[in-house]
Amino acid sequence: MQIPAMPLGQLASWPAEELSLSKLIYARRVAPLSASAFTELFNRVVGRERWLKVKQTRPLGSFFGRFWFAFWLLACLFIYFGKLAMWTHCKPKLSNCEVWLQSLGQAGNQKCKAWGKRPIAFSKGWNQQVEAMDQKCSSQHPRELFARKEIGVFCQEQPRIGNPYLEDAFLQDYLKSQLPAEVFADESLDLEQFGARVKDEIDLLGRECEINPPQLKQFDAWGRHVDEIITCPAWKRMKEISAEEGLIAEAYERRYSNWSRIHQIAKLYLFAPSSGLFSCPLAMTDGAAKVIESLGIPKPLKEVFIHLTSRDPAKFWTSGQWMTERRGGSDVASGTETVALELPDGSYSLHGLKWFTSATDSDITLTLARTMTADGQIQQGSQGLSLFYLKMRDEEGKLNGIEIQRLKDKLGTRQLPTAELLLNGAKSLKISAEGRGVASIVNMMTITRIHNVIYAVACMRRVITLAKDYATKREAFGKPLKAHPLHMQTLARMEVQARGAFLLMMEIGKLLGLEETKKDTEQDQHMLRLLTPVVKLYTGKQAVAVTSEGLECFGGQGYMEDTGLAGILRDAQVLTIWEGTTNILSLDVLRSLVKSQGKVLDAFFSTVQARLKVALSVSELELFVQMVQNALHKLRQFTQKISLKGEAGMQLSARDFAYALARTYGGVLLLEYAARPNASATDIYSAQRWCHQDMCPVDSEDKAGSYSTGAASLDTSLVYDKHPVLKGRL
Ligand code: UCC
Repeated sequence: MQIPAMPLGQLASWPAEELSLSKLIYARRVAPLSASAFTELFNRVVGRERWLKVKQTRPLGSFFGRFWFAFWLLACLFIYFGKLAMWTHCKPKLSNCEVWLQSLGQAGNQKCKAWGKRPIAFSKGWNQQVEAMDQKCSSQHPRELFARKEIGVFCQEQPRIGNPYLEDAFLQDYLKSQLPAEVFADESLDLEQFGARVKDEIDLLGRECEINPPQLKQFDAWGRHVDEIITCPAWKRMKEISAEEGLIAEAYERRYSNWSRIHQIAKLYLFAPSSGLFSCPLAMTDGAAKVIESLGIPKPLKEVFIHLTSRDPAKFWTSGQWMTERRGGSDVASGTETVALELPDGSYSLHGLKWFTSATDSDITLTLARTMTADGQIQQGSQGLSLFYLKMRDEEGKLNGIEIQRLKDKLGTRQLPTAELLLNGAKSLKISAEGRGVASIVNMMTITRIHNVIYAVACMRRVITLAKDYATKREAFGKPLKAHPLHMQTLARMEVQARGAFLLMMEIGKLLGLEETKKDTEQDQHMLRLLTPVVKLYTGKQAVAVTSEGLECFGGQGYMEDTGLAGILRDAQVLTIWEGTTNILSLDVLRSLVKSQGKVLDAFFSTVQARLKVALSVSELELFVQMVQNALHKLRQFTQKISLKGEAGMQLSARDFAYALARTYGGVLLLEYAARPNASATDIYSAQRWCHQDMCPVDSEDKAGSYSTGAASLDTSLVYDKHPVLKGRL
């Protein structure tokens, strides 16, 4: 901290009534003061303080007045010599007040020298008393002075984002390397303009959404039950911007054929971290459009599809996706209690309670329910579930047989209205075949899982962008953070994770684009089925790790809500839960293996081998290609061994297995990217760094005995070890 020097003349000319001991301490701290000047001022201060004391007690010149003055003077002398003794013998750490006491000591020392005397030694107890007084001094006086004089001039410089497209060289290079030249030229222009909008408009709106979370107004002033979700103007503006920018339309217009999804993903990637979580309703809107499209856009849903994919803000609709009931959102087949009663006109009325509904201010939704037969029978399990479409409100704006019980109080995503809903006769349309609810809604889940990936990668990128900007501004230990190698190593590790995750995200985008334009092969279909849960679970976890590390790059400021940084981590935490937790998705990976009778894995191995060959042509990559190949070899061996145990036996290794797929595939993509003709040195370096991770954790854990017979019961014993109550329940 820098303190402006105070001219001594100013101090000397202070009127007596403004002088105080604390000011004297301060003045001594900021400017050298000769012993004689100090003694003069000291006398003035002491004289004034004595005067004030005496005035408060007895008339001037009373006996007690003189007594108190003499006592005070003696006390000062005790401290004076006490400090001198401590300072000369102990060389204590200097506090503000100690500096003042030192000056006394120095003055005293000079006097001692002049008189030829030795400093006085005091007892231990006395030293402690002096130190306690010191502490009191340093905690009170300087703060008081700082507050009055506003002498602090230094403020931390805020990290800023620029145009997120122009500042993201990795994104630009990637698009340039993958897209046909004319598509790249077109897309690049759009992304540059959109990037400017993100910087100048959307980011501020996103912050407003964070500061003004939605509220639920259940009754109006006259007692009517209105259940209105009040959102801020910025949230409403996000909906208009989403339409104007074609954030959903882009994927369904297909103006860039199979590259349309890549364009949409690139835009959503720029949008997500500034969107105030409007990314969430967009994810579900995209998912609903996908379901309707995969059903062949049946006539009753034609209008709905037009609204969902509109570029006109006045027409654009968003959709919800209600899958979670009170029994939970993972085991949908047994957790869904909502029933659907058929009405005479062929529509259905829904009755049930949806426990988590995200973006409940949406226009429409898709949800699951069990149809009840005329004699009141309902079928349990997955086969009893069908998929329904409903509008949130009727033509007059009244809720469609829905009561909003409450808004959820969440760790993050507070910008987003998430509600608990009672369906009390909500009018709906059945849009799947009877009992094909889960099989139909998985089309929506695939899309929302991909959006989850986009958000995860985008928030990694955002926190890195902010941290690297800050590293050029913040100085510590005499140099900017960017000049501290350990800090740069930390940022570089984050960057490697973000790059690998980015390539995994774009790989899924490419496969989805091929599928939607019917240009995909059977191998592509298997890869899309396998990679969607793998990449979702991996990037969700990495987003939490990278944003947490990113917050640390700002020290205490990263932990503050009003910097906007803390919210990045709070929001990231949902990414491991939304659309299936890590373990549920690991089991989904196994499901894809079993359902395809291993074909997804065959597709995986043949794809990676073909793509690794490209990287072998670059000498700096050879060793790393070898590392990935070793990992793949171990993975294949493990798969053969574990598949003999059947699906149940494979469950214990499901998470590590999914991680092995994510890490090896990420490695393959980074190596392939680094092997392209105009790859940079950092492309090569990031591929190398990625490959240094444990590429095949399923092999290391297997060798450690994590899946052996008895491992599961040992895990349980460890978890409940000696628990006084729960141990008895095992
Ligand atoms: O809703 C939520 C939050 C909304 C917020 C959205 C925000 C998005 C992010 C935005 C970012 C900014 S959270 C809801 C969370 N819940 C889930 O995600 C569900 C997790 N549970 C599962 O995934 C389960 O595995 C279930 C529900 C799919 C399991 O149900 P079943 O009934 O046991 O499934 P089955 O019997 O295994 O599969 C039924 C059919 C089969 O097809 P058929 O009948 O033809 O043999 C499966 O092959 O569905 C097929 N199937 C799949 N197909 C199952 N899973 C998949 C899949 N992943 N892909 C393709």
